[in-house]
Amino acid sequence: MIFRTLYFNRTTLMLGLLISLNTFITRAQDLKLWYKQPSRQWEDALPVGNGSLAAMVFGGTESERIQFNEETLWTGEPRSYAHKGASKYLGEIRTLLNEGRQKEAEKLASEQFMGIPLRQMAHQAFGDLYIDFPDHSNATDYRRELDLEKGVALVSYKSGNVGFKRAVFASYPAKAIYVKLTADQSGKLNFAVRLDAIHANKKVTGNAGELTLNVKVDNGVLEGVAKMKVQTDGKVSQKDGKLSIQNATTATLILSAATNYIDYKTVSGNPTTKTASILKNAPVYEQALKEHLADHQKLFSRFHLDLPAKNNGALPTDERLLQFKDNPDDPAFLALYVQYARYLLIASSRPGTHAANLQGKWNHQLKPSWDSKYTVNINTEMNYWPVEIGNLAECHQPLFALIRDLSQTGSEVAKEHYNANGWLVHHNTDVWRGAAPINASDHGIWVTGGAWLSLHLWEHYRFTQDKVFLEKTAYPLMKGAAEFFVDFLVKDPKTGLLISSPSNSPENGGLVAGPTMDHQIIRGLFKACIESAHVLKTDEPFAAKLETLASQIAPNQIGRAGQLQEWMTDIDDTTNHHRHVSHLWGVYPGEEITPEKTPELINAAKKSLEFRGDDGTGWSLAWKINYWARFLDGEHAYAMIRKLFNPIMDASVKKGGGGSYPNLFDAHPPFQIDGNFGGAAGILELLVQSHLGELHLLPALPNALPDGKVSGLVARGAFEITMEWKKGQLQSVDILSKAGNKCNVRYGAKRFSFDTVKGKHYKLNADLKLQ
Ligand code: FUC
Repeated sequence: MIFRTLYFNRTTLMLGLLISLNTFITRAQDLKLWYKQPSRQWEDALPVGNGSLAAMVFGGTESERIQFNEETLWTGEPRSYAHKGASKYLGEIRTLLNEGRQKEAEKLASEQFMGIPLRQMAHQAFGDLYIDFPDHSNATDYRRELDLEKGVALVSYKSGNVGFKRAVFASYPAKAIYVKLTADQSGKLNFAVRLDAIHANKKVTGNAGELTLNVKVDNGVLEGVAKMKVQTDGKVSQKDGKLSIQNATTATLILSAATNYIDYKTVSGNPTTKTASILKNAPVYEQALKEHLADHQKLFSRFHLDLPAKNNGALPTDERLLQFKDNPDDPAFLALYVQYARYLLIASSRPGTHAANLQGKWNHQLKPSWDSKYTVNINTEMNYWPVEIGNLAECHQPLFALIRDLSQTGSEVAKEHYNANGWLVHHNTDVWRGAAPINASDHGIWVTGGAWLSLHLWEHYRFTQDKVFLEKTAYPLMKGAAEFFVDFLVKDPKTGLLISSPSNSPENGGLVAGPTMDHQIIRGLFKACIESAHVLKTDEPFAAKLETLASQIAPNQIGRAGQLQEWMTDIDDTTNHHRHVSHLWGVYPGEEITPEKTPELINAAKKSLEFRGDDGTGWSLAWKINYWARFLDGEHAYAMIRKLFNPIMDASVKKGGGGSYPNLFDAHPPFQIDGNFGGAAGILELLVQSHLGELHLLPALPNALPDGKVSGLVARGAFEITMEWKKGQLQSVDILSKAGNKCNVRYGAKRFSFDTVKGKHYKLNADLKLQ
């Protein structure tokens, strides 16, 4: 008997071990992008990054290319883009718009109201590290991968019976990119390494163990230095700025890059000493890897999403993407996509670095699309949609630093263009923190960029409940953004309501008085300021003033086709399939239009979205996933996910709508990283929504995701959720209360509320009964 019990226990134990091992293996495999061939184009290469440095690993056998960036290498120089005295024309522009003379208003604005210069500056590619292997043309057993859990890109293959391996990672603690090369037979590693750049103004110099690349941008004051050193057991020689490594078994390349940019007002850095000191202090590979793993995993492993792997799960990522089009039964691919977005945020947005731009930090051009800057009428904000819910709150900080800078440059613009207090940002910014209207008056004059950005501060507070942050950082910036609108909002002569004029419904319909989106954002900002003032027990008179103003702002309106009106007048063209659907901002990321509280408006919003159609650029598809999630329609959201996963294998194809490249970078096309982040946020929005004061579990679960488990997902109120569902039904949920707030939970029609204690876990079953 004793024996049998023992035996039983051991078997159970073994089985348990096997099962957990198996789950682990599935998970680890799922969290890799992998391929059977080297990159044929930039959009095949695999990204690594440490926030400020970013690199694309091509994985070639005869020649490896590691194309790298540093976040502060931009064209231009410190400058204000404000147009002095522009405010003299504000009244006339408004009058022309009130009189229906839009073209004249745009003409006057384009002559007298736009920022100087009219265009902002561009992020610049930095350089390339090439590693040439003379005899590696006939490689076999090739594989390259990006391990998201480790934050390491790997290449392995055989050539002439020797196994070669390459590992690449970008270390945040060491401020450097590490490349480790090994041969599995002693002394068989022979290669040459060189640095190059596409800048006209470049210079490469070297000595026996080190190379230096100097670049200077063509149009501007910034210059950069990249330094690379080699550590190897082989013989190193240098000639003409090229290092040759002979008869090695292992070699490590350590690369760092910096510029003379200090901040948007100061260009006095010394990139030579900076990179030299980084290389001098760089730990050896093993130590650097250890520190990198600890640093990366501290963030990455806080959150898990397990969706079952089906047959396609065993395919290389490019083939898997191709398969998804016709055979989308691959839930684990969605988990991979979400985790890839988290990986990309960790790699492009860390405390002390700049915010992730249109391409994150990955850019290989001197004239990148839209200058690879910050478009804030959707794209920059979208980059940060998954950051709090995906348990990466620290990665939000670079955006807050950007907002702080913009509150300074934007207050000059508020004065010069609008004679107003506070601060604002128009639809774009760059490394010089431009805040004035740019490009053209028919879309560049859009006044709610700063307001929308400011709401990210409020969201950070809502998710973390960090009152010190709210008091010291968030509220002063939000208040400044609101103060602008206190002065700027103007009475519409026709309705007597307060409206935003002049402005634009992003990139659709030209310069107008009173676009719906602006009013939604301004109401959202005022509400956030009012609530903050209450939490902080401060500024009651200001809060009361905002309350009054908010009630006078033009409300959402339903038009003749049953649509949510994009403008004050009912002129929506129901056949317009424009990529922006800005007037639904109040549905997501805003929250003033909801199925329960404003059913008529939600139906109108749905109508508007149906008229716009399901197609769009990458970020547009991603936004639509979130819209359908907020409409609580998981099936339509899933249809949008399928579109976002539309395979675009050839990046030279720029027409035909959005999708994903072989490296799963979002295709606008061209590459823009916003869709990666917005898409991930949309998938999470199907699992939990927390914007209405309750944790709404599985609010829009699509049929394609019947089973799954998520842990470490964060909800507003500072709750961390672990939950499992099977056959489309919630099984159980564990809620960690991080701030001791009251917890309101909703699942289907069931609702349950309970008090919590900070730091405690609460388990609920599918009936929402506390266990
Ligand atoms: C806005 C969008 C474009 C593009 C650009 C970076 O102008 O309308 O589609 O994403 O930003």
